[in-house]
Amino acid sequence: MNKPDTRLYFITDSTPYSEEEFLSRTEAALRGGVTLIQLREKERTAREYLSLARKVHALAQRYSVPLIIDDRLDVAMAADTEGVHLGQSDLPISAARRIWGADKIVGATAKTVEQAKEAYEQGADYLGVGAIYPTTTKVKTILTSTETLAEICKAVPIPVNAIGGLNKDNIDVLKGIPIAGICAVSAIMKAADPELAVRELSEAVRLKLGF
Ligand code: TZP
Ligand code: MG
Repeated sequence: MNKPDTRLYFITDSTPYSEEEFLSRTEAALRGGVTLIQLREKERTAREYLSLARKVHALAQRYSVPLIIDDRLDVAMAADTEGVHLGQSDLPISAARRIWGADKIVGATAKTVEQAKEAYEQGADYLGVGAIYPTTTKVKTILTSTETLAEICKAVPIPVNAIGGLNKDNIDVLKGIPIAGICAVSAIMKAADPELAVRELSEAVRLKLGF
């Protein structure tokens, strides 16, 4: 089993930016100290996704931060990133594990205890659970209660991350729930200064959640 450091997991959204601006914001987030990064692209062709993955991977490697590719195992394998994140309509975790081997990070989305247990049993290394709050990021998701989040943490022995609408001012709601980290898109990506946003978010997570 791989144990990624998911304390401050930055998920990208390149949608409104030029490639130059996107890469510069992504590097700022890496400079700020995110512990894990996911490239999340919904509209690109496989070829475009791979091209961007290689560029983001080169950046992430400079900061020794593992890169996870959202949805697409083929793109992750072609770019030889450290991991892939699979949702409920992507390839099953067991298939990814079989194809890609034991050493890569395979993450899963889970919205219920049943989904969480299934992903764990199939070999997931971590879970993303949410949305905790409504989100402005383009995503097909429903809200997950903090009660369900806590039950999922109890049900599986792998790191569980909270996701959805989280920022430095609203994470108190997660206090006392044994999550391993938080995932954030907008709070970092859309910040006026992504590096500062990451530093402030890290500090808030440390002070309010203790990690
Ligand atoms: N899955 C559940 S909520 C979400 C994903 C990918 C988006 C989170 O984005 P933000 O901007 O941090 O709310
Ligand atoms: Mg996905």
